Amino acid sequence: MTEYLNFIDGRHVAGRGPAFANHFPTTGEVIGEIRSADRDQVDEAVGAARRALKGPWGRMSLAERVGLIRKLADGINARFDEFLAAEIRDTGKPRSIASHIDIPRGAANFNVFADQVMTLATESFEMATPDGAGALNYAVRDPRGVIGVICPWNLPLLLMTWKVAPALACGNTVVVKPSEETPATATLLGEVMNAVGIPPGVYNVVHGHGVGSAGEYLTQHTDVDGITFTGETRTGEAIMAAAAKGVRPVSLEMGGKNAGIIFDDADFEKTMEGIGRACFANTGQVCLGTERIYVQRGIFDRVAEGLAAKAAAYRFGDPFDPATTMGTVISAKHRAKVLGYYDRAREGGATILAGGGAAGVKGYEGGYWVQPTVWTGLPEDSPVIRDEIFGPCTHLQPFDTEEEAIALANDSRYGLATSIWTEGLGRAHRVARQIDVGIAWVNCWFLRDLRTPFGGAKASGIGREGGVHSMEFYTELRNICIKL
Ligand code: NAD
Ligand code: 6OD
Repeated sequence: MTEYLNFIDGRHVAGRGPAFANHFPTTGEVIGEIRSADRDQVDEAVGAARRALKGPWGRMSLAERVGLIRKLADGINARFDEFLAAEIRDTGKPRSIASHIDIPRGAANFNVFADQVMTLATESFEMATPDGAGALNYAVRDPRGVIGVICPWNLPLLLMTWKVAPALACGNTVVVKPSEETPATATLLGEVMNAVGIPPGVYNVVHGHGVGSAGEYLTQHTDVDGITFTGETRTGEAIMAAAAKGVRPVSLEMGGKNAGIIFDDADFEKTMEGIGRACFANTGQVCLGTERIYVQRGIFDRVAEGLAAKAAAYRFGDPFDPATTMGTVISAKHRAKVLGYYDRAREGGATILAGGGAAGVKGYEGGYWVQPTVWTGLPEDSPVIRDEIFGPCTHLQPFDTEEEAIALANDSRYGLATSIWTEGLGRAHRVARQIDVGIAWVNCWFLRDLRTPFGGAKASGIGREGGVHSMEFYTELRNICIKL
């Protein structure tokens, strides 16, 4: 049994708040206990972050700071197998995913934002004045201050470092509240922080839940200067309301109900490969995942058959076994939510092309397994098509014209991502521009260049992170005007 401690002011400390169990999703077994931070400990973490900001971290040169940030990437890579095991035990995700996506990106995030901050420029303007002397304006960027980082459970290290790395690169200090489901890698990162010489207080971790717990204590704390959040849209709404007190900026990366659009001129094999991943990777627990697909009528049957075959080909099992390609969902509660939608699809008259229920896996009977599932035949106002399910499932709908496909894709309160599959260059540009989302992929999915703007439109988020856009959120831009 592992005891997950908080990390405050450079030390791992037991929480004084309620303790709760950490489960291995593959078996349902309790593998650890999380000791949540109480309100006073969250206050101590914020205080430590403030002291570090005014102290050694704030006084450090950019070159020195960036050197330490690169060492964090090296430190994660040096303990790659420990991070990998911790992430697998928290999430039940297969090694094939965690070792190729989660942990490498956890390290890469630090190097990318170290590069980014070294090339960050600001603007200057010379101006005329009535006396002829002139004036010079130039902008400077300062750290925003103490940043509250609230994280979800689906890509724990990747999504936490996606925010911690730019925050630290810009000279801020952070207090992180990882998901209650996935405490491990955030806690382990505390050891790496100490090992590479990051001063105490720069990186703090407080464990707990959201409402009436560490999440709320952190977002309500008015000595937190900015809050960056990834999670569900309704949680983001609560965080935005909390941030209004003290007028603190938020960056919100939230839910999606992303549409895929497959035109009849698409390269069939490549499309099936890409869209299959978009529906089922990480057991469908990716905010960018495709839970509704619009297929041009002439190829509908072929796509339906191809995607059903993809769903059936996944292999459940021990997540540490490299041959396993699909893990469980995160928790019994989340499985109940996903299966609730599977029931609604059946009751709503869906044709089930693949899966459709819970999965049984020999030797892992207590695990939270669900079948990768493909439906068709539901009306567009079905909750299965409107709500984010966050499971390995998708619904196929035929369309005839480009205009119809665009209208169907845009008929959602969410606006995170889309993937468009076509060999027509003009069509690719035309359609990509007309889908109301933050990220449109053409003939690919989840292909990431970390310099690009990342975020959602409509109910999927506020703000953009990535590249210079992260620098916008994690710094305060000030203008200095000098009369010459
Ligand atoms: P969640 O909103 O339930 O929880 C996220 C975090 O918020 C957790 O740490 C939780 O403890 C905390 N929290 C909950 N209520 C809070 C409150 N009132 N105040 C402060 N903190 C609170 O989300 P989840 O279930 O962990 O993650 C899945 C969701 O995240 C999905 O909706 C998914 O689309 C979204 N997501 C979005 C992105 C993106 O980049 N847009 C990325 C990953 C996940
Ligand atoms: O790749 C990223 O930077 C990112 N934020 C991915 C989000 C995935 C959502 O589940």
